[in-house]
Amino acid sequence: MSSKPDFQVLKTSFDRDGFISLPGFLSETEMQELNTNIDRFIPEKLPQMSTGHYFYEDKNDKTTLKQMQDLEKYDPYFKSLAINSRFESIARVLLDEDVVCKTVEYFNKPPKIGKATPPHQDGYYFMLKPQQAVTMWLALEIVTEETGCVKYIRGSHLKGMRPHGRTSTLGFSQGIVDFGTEEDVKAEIAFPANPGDLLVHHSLTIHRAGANTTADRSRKAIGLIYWGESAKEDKEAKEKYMQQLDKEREKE
Ligand SMILES: O=C(O)CCC(=O)C(=O)O
Repeated sequence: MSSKPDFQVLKTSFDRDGFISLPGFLSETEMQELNTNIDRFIPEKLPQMSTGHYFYEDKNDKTTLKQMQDLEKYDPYFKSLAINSRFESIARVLLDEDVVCKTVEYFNKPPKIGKATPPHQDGYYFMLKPQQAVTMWLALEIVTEETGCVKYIRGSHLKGMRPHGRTSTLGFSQGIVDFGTEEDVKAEIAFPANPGDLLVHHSLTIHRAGANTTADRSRKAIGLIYWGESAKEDKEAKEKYMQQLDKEREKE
């Protein structure tokens, strides 16, 4: 960013809208370094990753890598990106407490077959009390409506958890079942992005992303998830949910 963000302004917007947008959060040079490290990570580290930490859109086609998670556990570059970093500082300001990085993820929507991300609230997956968590989403390349940009429902974090149900989308198995009300439509804002632009949302903010309808453009992004120190996982509920997910994956 050209100038230092005003933390108080960011916090006020975040509390009101449930998200913030920081265009140009990483510079061109930082983006070159990040993209070089993604390109290095995939051949070097993906072969060592646990099953369930990466997915292909089409498992028979290795060019369709869709998602990876826990990059910071496999590679020091991604650890340093997440921990004691500018991302972590923003999370601390927005949650107003110390934070713990839970994961660094990679999201792609390969051309033609990159599916839509169903409308969801991350907190449904996190199962936290209190819901003190943020997800950051950083564009690695130009992202448009056509390649599947992120869309937020403004103010939805103030209205509690909506009912979720099973979807057929790998990596996003749960979606809001009653999404698309007049209120949802009115409050939705799309965020096309340039490389280095950062979006941050609260764990209760409803969001989704379109499919990649282009024939020849990918849609790559990095996600970073931080939980506030006060957020405690409901372990029993989480365990049950993970077992359910495993069963569902076995059927796929
Ligand atoms: O990249 C996407 O399509 C959406 C990412 C997302 O929903 C999330 O990080 O919670």
